[in-house]
Amino acid sequence: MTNDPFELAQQAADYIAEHTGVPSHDIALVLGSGWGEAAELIGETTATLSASDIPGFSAPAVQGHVGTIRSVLTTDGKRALVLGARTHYYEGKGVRAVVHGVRTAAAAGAKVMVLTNGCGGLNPDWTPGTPVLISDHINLTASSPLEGATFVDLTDLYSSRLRDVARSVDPTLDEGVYAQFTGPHYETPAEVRYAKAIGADLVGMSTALEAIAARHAGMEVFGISLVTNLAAGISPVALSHGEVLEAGQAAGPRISKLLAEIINRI
Ligand code: 8IG
Repeated sequence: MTNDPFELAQQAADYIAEHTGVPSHDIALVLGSGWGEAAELIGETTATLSASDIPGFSAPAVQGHVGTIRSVLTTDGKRALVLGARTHYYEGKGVRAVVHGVRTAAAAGAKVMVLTNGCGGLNPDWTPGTPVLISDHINLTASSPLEGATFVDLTDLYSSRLRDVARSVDPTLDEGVYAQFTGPHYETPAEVRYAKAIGADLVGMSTALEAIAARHAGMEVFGISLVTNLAAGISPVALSHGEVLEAGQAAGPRISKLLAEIINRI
């Protein structure tokens, strides 16, 4: 197997093209916690592949995450590559594995990368189940998907054009700065106060590293979070993965419809 992450992504893209019968995809999505149902509403699934069969991918580690990669024909005729399997930084497989899906999407032709996630919210107005646009991020992982002297500009990383598209679907959508912690533990209340002090509105364990890789690959990035829980210390109650799954399930139909409408306007 190649040791070059971009060559591996190209091999994965070649596998996808061959096994979906779609030579090039227009757009790609990573569906995080709570967003899994969106694929059905985006359009017609024309092929479903098992991530573990595709070069460089492995089975997901988290309950509620789906290990399939789908090719979807959107209602407006775009080809969407839907990645249900996200590799998280906390899995310890390295940052190359974390961004392999994004690099594969770029190699498969995608010009727009849609990154969704479930996360903790710092704004008490954002009750569990609230979708929030990502306007920017703070990468607290002390890591980068880029290796060597790869200096990439991250101004307007989360495309203001695509945030406008989203607000044309739902003008009430708020936006916020996403801070990526390594996890897998949730933050302490002190860490959440720190996140707030440095300008974060959302706390999560994905997305920032993926967004950097997507920008490096030349894609336009759209990020949207589902606040599944108030961040530790903002909420009077302790956090549980059960609560996260529950909020995701309850919000699922509404946010899936929202995302499908956004995709059709991109
Ligand atoms: I879902 O409160 C989900 N993911 N770091 N903090 C962090 N990640 C999360 C949280 C949270 N909720």
